[in-house]
Amino acid sequence: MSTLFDPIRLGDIDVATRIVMAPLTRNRASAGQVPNALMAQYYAQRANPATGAGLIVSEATQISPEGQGYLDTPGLFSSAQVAGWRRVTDAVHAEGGRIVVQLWHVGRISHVSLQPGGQAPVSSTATPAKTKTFIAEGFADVSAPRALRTEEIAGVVQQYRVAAELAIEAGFDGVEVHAANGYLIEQFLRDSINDRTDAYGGSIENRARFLVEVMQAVTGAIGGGRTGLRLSPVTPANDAGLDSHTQQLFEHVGRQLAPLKLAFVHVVEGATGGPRDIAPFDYAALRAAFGAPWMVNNGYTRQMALDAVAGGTADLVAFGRPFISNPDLGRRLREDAPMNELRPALLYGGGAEGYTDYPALAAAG
Ligand code: 8OZ
Repeated sequence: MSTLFDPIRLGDIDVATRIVMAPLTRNRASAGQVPNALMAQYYAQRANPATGAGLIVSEATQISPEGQGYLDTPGLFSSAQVAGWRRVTDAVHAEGGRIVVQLWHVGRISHVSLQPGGQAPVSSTATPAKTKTFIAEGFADVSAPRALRTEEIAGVVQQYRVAAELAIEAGFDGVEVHAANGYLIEQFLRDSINDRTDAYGGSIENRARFLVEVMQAVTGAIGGGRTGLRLSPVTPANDAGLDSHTQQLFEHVGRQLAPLKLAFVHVVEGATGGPRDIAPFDYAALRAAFGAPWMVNNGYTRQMALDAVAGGTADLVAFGRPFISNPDLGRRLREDAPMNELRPALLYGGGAEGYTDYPALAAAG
């Protein structure tokens, strides 16, 4: 029987514990959406598996200029961004850690002020989301999107492939494709959003097509053993209404992607950052459809995480907010030590304050 503190092999990635740092948007990239030295320090603080995470999933990272939806999130499409990420991966590896980059396209969750040429964001649909984003002037309603033409979709799939190749060039151990939280891939998956009449809309098979093509492209470029996937089947995040056949949709995705032998599947259970019981969903059935290492997330306490791994309902547990305020969360979980308080006003944007200044426990225990 395994515990939260035991190693596991995820495809081609060996990790030292089952404790994962979840992807966390912090809006601290430099001009050109370039990762910087402060970001390298932040990740390095959490990278040593003896005190921090067995695996870090980076903050969501746009695969293209069109993929950006918030101010100062990092990208992975320019040579300056690759060089910036190389500093991050070198710092993590120097601590003995492992890190994958979360590949992100926001779709309609964006604002014209963040889009190349001030153009409309692209999506599966031309219907705007009822939500806000964060731009230079502060919070703003997201802009009305433009539906991608059928013949444009292959180009977006290609952006994911190129970003995955750049991830390896930047020294990442792999990637996690962000198919959660109401962003572009979920804008295709869910019939509450996708109103297309082409081969990418209508049936479950058609709505899953974009994700399947993205995963085939990414795994074709870097291998399934270096590719993870994040899903959030029932989250209402970013105005994502429930699909009419949620269970069937996501199990279809699982069966389609099982042959790719993914490194892991990472599931947000319930509402992202909110109630875990917002809608019924059989996560065990989804796990069976994928047959891949299973990473769970959303509001896990120490006891829930210990029980999930020991009881076999999960292989790994990802922690978000606790990893922001506790760089040595791994050690605190091991020792059942008290946690630092999160300062939520310092989550998005700014500098070292509320980012790299959360204290670790005193050295000797
Ligand atoms: C919080 C703020 C901005 C973006 C997600 C990438 O929900 C995000 C995100 C979270 O997946």
